[in-house]
Amino acid sequence: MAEVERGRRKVIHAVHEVNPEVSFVTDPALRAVENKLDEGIPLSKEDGVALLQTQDLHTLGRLAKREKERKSGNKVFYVLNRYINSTNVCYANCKFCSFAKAEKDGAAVRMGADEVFAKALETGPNFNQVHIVGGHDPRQLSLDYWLPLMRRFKEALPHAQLSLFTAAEIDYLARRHRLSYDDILVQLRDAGLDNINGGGAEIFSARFRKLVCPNKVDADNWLKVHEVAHRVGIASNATMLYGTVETLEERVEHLIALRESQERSPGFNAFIPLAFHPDGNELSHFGWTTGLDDIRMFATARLMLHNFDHIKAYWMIQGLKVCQVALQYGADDMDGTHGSTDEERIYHSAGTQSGQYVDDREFRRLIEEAGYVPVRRNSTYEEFAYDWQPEEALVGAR
Ligand code: V47
Repeated sequence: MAEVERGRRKVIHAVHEVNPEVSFVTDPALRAVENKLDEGIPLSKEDGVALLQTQDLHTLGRLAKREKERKSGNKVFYVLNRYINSTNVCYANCKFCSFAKAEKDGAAVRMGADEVFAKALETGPNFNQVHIVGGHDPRQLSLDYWLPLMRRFKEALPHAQLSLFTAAEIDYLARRHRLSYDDILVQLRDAGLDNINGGGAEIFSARFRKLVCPNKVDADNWLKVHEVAHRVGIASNATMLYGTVETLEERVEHLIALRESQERSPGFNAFIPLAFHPDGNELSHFGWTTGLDDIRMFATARLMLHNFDHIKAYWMIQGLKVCQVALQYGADDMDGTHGSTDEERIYHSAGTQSGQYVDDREFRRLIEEAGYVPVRRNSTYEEFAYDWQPEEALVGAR
């Protein structure tokens, strides 16, 4: 006890003998989590559920920030990117989707290969990644369409990595061509595929997939596509769609399945939590996720996924403000700029209020204000000076 004179009264203060940081932990489950993290013990399913439910956000943030800094120090990454949805024709009929259209629908948008190539270059060649996602489109998802287009990109823009498809699209391609995942992925790699996007994962539970996305690649095959890709030298990301029919246990099981997959066949760079967007789809009665749910999701992902280097807070999905806060809760990546003429459709058809375009100066401002150093990267996290430019000769094939 310490006695302090204040005016004429003596005030008695309790003096804590314990570490003052630890003494502010109000949720005992987080103290157990902290001990495990200190000893390098992977967190259990019960730990994950406790993290997703905790009211002790300060401790959650402190732990997630500490793990983020162990992984990436004072850096937060972003990429100069071109984003293209090459087709919205899709017959998977997932209940969360507001983007998919039938071929004959007036709102169907299906770009030819020349159009995709021209679109990428519309605002100049200064980008380090082309991110393209489409749908299960029987006309566009074929090797005859993609292999020549990919080679053309690589020839004209060797400085830009190709982050194309999701595992769901690759599974569809493989089945269409009656090829094994190995065979199709080797062909895609040889044509220049650097990275597979993380979509199509949704929630791995069979219960969820039966209810929400029964026509899409199942969990085992989603994981198999990524594991084979990693073995043949293609990197990838992983996602999770949260905020609909899934339970908290199913969210954590999803994270553990990713962690185990990364052990079997390393190659995932980033995990991206995808907050459900409710406008114009069959699950709209679930409404929007809340700010606290989003923040707990980032921190839980950072703490559960000890073998993932990066947790991405994608501005277009979460909004710039939540993303900036997420940097204090374990995220170390804001994804990328879109070119000023890019038109993202998956989230814009489902109600996102984020615009289509964010300037890299805005990323840098938000990252610096959060106390970190902004670092420009490509899909595989090679680093570039912020003002790096491709040599003109490289884009001669335009
Ligand atoms: O698989 C579709 C999701 C994914 C909705 O790798 C929705 O860096 C929320 O692949 N509400 C495709 N989510 C997007 C994707 C992606 C996104 C961000 C980063 C990366 C990366 C990849 O979009 C789909 C699905 O899970 N999605 N509709 C919706 N209404």
